[in-house]
Amino acid sequence: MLEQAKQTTHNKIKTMSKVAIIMGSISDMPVMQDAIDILKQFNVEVEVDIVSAHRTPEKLFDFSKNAHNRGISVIIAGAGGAAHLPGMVASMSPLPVIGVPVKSSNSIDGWDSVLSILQMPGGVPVATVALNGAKNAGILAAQIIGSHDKKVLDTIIAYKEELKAAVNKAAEGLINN
Ligand code: RP5
Repeated sequence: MLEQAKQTTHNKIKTMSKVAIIMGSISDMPVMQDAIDILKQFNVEVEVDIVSAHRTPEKLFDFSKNAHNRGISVIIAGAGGAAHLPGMVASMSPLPVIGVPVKSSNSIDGWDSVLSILQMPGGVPVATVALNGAKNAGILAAQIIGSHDKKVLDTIIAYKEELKAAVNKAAEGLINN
């Protein structure tokens, strides 16, 4: 009975693993689409929304304080310029937050976005990926879920094999030419 209950709970947790992808503006979407695409490729459920730290602060509070009660396991937050979104979400959410610095229209050269997301104070981590690095944010989110979800883990293992095969094929082409 207990085993069955445990299994049911386990399955529930498994199916509940969802990644929230949020961004400060619709103008971030072309960059953030890479995270959506790779997570869909890994069969990880995603929800996507626009949450602006500066233009919709109440929504930011509501999202950050409740995401973990809605079956979300990891948050990916992308923003550019004075990119406060990932850090503010991390300040209120107990979930892991992955920050994507976006080179946006209000960004000087991208460094502003990178540094605002990267240089968090002690106690409030944001796992920051490269400028416009939404694809890696998606992969990292899937890896976090894969640490407790065998199906997702197997997909990542297969993905890494594909990466290796592509490099080997390219190298072979060099040798044979
Ligand atoms: C940030 O300001 C957004 O994340 C976006 O990267 C940037 C510019 O926003 P828009 O003026 O294009 O809406 O908050």
